[in-house]
Amino acid sequence: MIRSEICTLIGIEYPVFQGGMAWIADGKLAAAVSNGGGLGIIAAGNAPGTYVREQIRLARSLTQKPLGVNVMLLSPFADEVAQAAAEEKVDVVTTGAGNPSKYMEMWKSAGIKVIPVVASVGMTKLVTRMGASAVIAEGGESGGHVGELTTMVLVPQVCDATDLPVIAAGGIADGRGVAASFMLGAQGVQMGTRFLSACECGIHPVYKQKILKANDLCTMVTGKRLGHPVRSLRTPFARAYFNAEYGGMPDAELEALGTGALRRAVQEGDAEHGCFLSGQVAAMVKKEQPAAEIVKEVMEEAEKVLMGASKWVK
Ligand code: TUI
Repeated sequence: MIRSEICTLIGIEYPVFQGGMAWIADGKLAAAVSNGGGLGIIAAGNAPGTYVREQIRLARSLTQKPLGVNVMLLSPFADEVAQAAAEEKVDVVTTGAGNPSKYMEMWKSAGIKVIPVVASVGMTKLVTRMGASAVIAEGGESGGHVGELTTMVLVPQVCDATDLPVIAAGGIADGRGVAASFMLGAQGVQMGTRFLSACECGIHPVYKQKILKANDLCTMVTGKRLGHPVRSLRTPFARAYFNAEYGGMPDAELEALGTGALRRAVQEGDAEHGCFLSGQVAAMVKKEQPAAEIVKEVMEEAEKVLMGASKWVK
């Protein structure tokens, strides 16, 4: 059994976080992951505080285990979501897509462990000084909002830049990825795309099928021009957005083109106008299975890989 400092810190059985995927990671999915011994994380995305509060309460009715909330810092509702997480006293807050400094004191004084997603050494040092409990080093293989660096390059540099436990994210979907993350110095992993296939994940069946049928080259990054690069499945929508982006469409029109696209994918399975966020690992996600089984299977695979690694040492 693989246990690390992060398990003790949070009180979880397996060092596996489920990524806080906007519109997707609700109370039901998060509770299923937490019940499976990992850390389930409710995503706020661009939703208001009331939604987040509702989902926390739903999750609490389904599990007694530790629970996290992800605050997407670009959200217009970030302030009220931050407040809701503090008032509901979730165990962990993760943050994404920005600098969480202004909320750190509030969360810490509520007894919450703050674990920001970092995409650079600079941000790692800053959140370490601000009192984070750990960091998630997320490479650009991930789905959704992506940073510049890859996981292979980011994780060891983040490990060198902080004494806090590091969770690796981006490009991890099986035991090999977990084992590799440990070799890079991480103490745990966060997976997003792999959990899209969880039975408890309520995305539209069209979305789930697209993930299960994906190949290695199935994702692309759009949105660089407006400063928020996002990785999604290479669909007609993603191609049209990309062409508009580099074809000189004015900023406001481009912004309007993207509005609502994630909801159309998650809730309606709209293959023409939806934005299906996905990491590069989609092709490695092969079947639908319960979230708890994903957590256990991935960690058992990792254990085998790590035990076998010594065969290379002569
Ligand atoms: O946040 C994510 N993934 C996301 S957020 C999202 S919803 C969205 N809505 C509108 C525009 C864009 C996205 C879908 N997927 N991942 C965590 C993450 N955080 N990846 C990279 C970062 C990050 C980037 C820059 C963290 C900190 C950072 O700091 C920049 C700075 O210096 O402020």
